[in-house]
Amino acid sequence: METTQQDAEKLAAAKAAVKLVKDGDIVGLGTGSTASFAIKELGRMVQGGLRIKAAASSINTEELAKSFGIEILPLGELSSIDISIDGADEFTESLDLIKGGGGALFREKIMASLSKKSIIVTDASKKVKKLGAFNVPVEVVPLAYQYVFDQLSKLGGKGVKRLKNNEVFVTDNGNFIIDADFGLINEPQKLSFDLNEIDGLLAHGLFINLTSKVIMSTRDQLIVFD
Ligand code: A5P
Repeated sequence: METTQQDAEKLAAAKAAVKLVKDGDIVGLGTGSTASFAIKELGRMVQGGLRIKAAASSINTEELAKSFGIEILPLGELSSIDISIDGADEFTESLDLIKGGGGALFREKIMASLSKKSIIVTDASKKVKKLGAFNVPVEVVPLAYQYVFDQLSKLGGKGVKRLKNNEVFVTDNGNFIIDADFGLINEPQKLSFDLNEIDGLLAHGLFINLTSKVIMSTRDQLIVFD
């Protein structure tokens, strides 16, 4: 798929999602190219008079939102978010996701957990029958890197330390990412539980039971999964 068509799909999904935001809402802002389309749309709505406050799932998102005049609240001080809008790397019809391609998975997971409604926006390329063609990102505290790497291997995950521009990728939280290949995942919830048991593993990119709705745009229609 050429980039322009994919961008058109991302924009269409983002435009549909922002219609769900109400005046007075606290809005969770996701990270990545699709979420950015939604943030820009919301920014225009704010400039047009919509009154919202927002929480950001990454430093990049916070900067983008602020550039549109969206007021940002500290995520760590919120007990609840009315609605969040974020992207995904893969999703299934049962609304299980893999996220974290952009490395923001920990804050995205906290944001989704706080959200009354968690809306995922995607183009048509993200829908899969089974999760796992996209490697599962795992955020690991540097001190525990080798330990976590070895524990992932024991669970069948072939890990690779994420690099960016030939240097070790460091998250907004000062941690590393291991991209773990588990093959196609038959039991995502079980794997999620098993990963949660590993000390030093801050968060993983399997988002299970955290999504209210996926709005997917194809070339000529919007499809909603909920
Ligand atoms: C960021 O860490 C991710 O979870 C993104 O939401 C995900 O990678 C989707 O990004 P795109 O919208 O750029 O595909």
